[in-house]
Amino acid sequence: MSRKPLAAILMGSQSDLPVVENAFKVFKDFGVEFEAHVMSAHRTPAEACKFVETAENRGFKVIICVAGMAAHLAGAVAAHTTLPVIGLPMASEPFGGMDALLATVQMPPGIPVAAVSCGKAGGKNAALYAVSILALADPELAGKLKQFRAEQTAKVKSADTELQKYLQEKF
Ligand code: RP5
Repeated sequence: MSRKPLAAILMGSQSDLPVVENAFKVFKDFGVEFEAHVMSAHRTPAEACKFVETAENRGFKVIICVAGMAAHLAGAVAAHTTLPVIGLPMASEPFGGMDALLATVQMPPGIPVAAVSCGKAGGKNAALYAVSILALADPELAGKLKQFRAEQTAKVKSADTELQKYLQEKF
């Protein structure tokens, strides 16, 4: 029996999917149930609003919003809920994501959005940040997060060992 999803991912367009898949993968690895939708602050404002206004009662604990260009989705969603909202800005032409980054991060005081970086790293970090929020109320998930960090540290240390070997041999 599948558990109720705790995390929601709203993306402004299906074209955002290649980046958002990095978030799906993190949730899968951590065993976090999630729900994802294509919903836009501009193109489907009524649907986005309805989803967010019912999200808390449906048991969601965190919402990730993915949008490019005039990226209002995260801010508009945050305006309709007190759940934590994470904004993932998408890179697009002609400004390479600077437009979406500023639109996401530059929220007026009173309605915060936690903005992550553009691109693949942002997809991964948005989900990892959501995991850290969910882990506050879930010791098992907190353990998995600590384990993830320890493995990451071990990988970097091993990369450094390899580098030292390479430098000694070649230079
Ligand atoms: C935003 O506009 C979407 O999040 C997407 O990043 C961007 C372009 O959308 P498409 O024209 O690819 O549908 O709302």
